[in-house]
Amino acid sequence: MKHILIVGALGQLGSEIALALRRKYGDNSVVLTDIRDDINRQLIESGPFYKVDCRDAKALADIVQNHHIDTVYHLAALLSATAERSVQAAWDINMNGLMTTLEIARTFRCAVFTPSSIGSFGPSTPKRFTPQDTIQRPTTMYGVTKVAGELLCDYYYHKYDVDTRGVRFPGIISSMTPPGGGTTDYAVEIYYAAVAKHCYECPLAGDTYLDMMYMPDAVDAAIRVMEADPAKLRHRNAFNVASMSFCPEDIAAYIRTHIPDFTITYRIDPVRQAIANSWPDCLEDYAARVEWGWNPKYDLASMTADMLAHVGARNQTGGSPCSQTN
Ligand code: AKB
Repeated sequence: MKHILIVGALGQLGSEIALALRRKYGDNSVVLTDIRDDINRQLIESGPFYKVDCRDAKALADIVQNHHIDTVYHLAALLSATAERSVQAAWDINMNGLMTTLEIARTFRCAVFTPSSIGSFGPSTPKRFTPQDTIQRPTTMYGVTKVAGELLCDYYYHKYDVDTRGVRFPGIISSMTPPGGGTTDYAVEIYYAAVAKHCYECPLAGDTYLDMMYMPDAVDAAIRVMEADPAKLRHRNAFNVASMSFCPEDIAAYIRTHIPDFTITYRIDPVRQAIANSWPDCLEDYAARVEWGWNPKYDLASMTADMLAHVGARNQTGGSPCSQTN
């Protein structure tokens, strides 16, 4: 019987991993914590929840002990664009939050999932089909914390035998909880704008390619890597996982197959554009496929159809067309 703790459970990724794990193991076996408690009441009330800062070692240790936790999903972090604006806070939350979880895992013998990111790469990394093991010299604070996090997780595995595992996520697209402060957030916003207004003003240039993934595949990756046979894992942390790579012009073209009058315009955000330019176009993910059976289901066409259906169902009232709002 698994007893799981999710740290940072109300964010974009956490809220959907929490749902999937509660469905799989039962509501009471999956304990959630977050620094906020003013969103997603339904999730909060469906099982144990504690409002806790991810750096609060005493509070988290008490939860781990009282709920006999054996696995921790550590998802609390500031994303790339926010981290560039709040450099010290990003270091503090991303590094000291992870260190707190790793120390608790060492003390109470828990397994740990930690997401790394395509942000762990930098301009000197091979840009296309980025290998699993390659140059990692990121030029963002987010990337610095992600590379350090990958190394820290490997260190706790080798030094203390803590069962640390993780993947390098690309931009994640979902319709349930919005992302916040990421460079790839445009790929979620564009669907909401398409449904509401039939137009979108994009902060990245039209030919900026980045890896992206639909949420059901991201949830599958996070659960599958934790359930993989350890004997088959040659890597442990920071598996490259890829499912699709596209640029804003591509996603706009796919949206137009459903909303023919959809238009995209560009007002470049220099911070986000510089971050995106420093990241790879697309990753190679052979290690994840052979070591634990990574096999994503969604591509840009199927994700677009599903996103527009879900966002459309939530937005029955519709919005004003672009020509009236611009
Ligand atoms: C971000 O844009 O910061 C994240 C990421 C790719 O890690 N979505």
